[in-house]
Amino acid sequence: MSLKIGITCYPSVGGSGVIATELGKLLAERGHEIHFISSNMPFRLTRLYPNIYFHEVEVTNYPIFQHPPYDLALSSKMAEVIDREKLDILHVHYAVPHAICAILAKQMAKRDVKIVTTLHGTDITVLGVDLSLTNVIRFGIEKSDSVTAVSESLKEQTKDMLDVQKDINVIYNFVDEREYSKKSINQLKKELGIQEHEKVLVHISNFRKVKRVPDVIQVFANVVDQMPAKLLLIGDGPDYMTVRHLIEELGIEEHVLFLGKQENVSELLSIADLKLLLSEKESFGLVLLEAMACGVPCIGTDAGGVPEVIVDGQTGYICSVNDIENISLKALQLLKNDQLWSQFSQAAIERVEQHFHSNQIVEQYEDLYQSLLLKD
Ligand code: GMT
Repeated sequence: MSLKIGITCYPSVGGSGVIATELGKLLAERGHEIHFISSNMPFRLTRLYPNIYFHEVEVTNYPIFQHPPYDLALSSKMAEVIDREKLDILHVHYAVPHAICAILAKQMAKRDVKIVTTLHGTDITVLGVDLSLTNVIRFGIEKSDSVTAVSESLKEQTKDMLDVQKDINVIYNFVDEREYSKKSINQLKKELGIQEHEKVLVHISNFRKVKRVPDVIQVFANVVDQMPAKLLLIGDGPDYMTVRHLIEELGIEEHVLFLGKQENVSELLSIADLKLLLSEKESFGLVLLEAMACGVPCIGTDAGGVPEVIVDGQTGYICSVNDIENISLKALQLLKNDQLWSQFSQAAIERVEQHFHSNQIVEQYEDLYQSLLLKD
């Protein structure tokens, strides 16, 4: 049965925005009608797609308001879209404020709609510890018709930290395999000034403190001390300057390429030999999946859901947070052994295909929607 589904997410760059948008695109391809409701066009909606509509939330700011009432404008727009477009499902990504807005919209709308909330991590691992928000997050979760989390670890953390009784379904993240696969780009290494024999390490993030980018730099400094290598830094954020200074301090500037925010990461990933994600908090780590799909082994930390993505000793390594010595050792071990590297690379591709294939994951969301509608 084809459904009318509203989707709300943070439209800017970020794993949750990527997942929400890619899910919408794949659901539309399967014949569902998708209505994105957000403040801006989600950044991955780059062209016109059949079956996809965008409803912009406009916030008016009167001088009397100290803060523009975005949450109320969103709730009001959601209620309007539920009624006008006859939505069956409203799928929101992030409890705060989206689940709360959806609950309010459901009460305002004239038609019944089922609310699905997907937890992506930061709302629990960061906002959940802010006492002023715990009650509202718990409310958003308890009052949603269904809640999903992107890893077992996030599910357990949510239950422990917020003491919620609600059933939470784990539905893992996925990548669009048409975009994320190893590309044969002979020229790219040369264009970036990287020599053929140099190994390429890559880190992609929003450079927030939790990502521990300085640890990536320390590890890379140990690697480049032992073998010819380059580090690609993709993304931007609060720790950018700290990272730049550390690179200068370590005297490794000529080995590091700052590429800023990039759209075509699958091409860059296709020239990479190793991906490092050394976060202290990470509910899933979508960037790991993107790398693995392109045949790049990964080293991640034992934080959150990362060990559910990387199989230690098969598709990469799991190390303790901030264990620079061991991470460097593992990186060198892998980069110096071509046979081991090829095994890991192949295993990474297979793991994505077998456990995180978009067909499999999108079907899990479809089944969830249908089961909610059957309940009535
Ligand atoms: O990692 C971030 O800072 C961005 C954040 C987001 O809102 O997009 O990412 C979260 O959701 C992603 C998609 O589910 C996950 O892959 C990330 O692991 C998760 N980030 C954290 O838990 C810190």
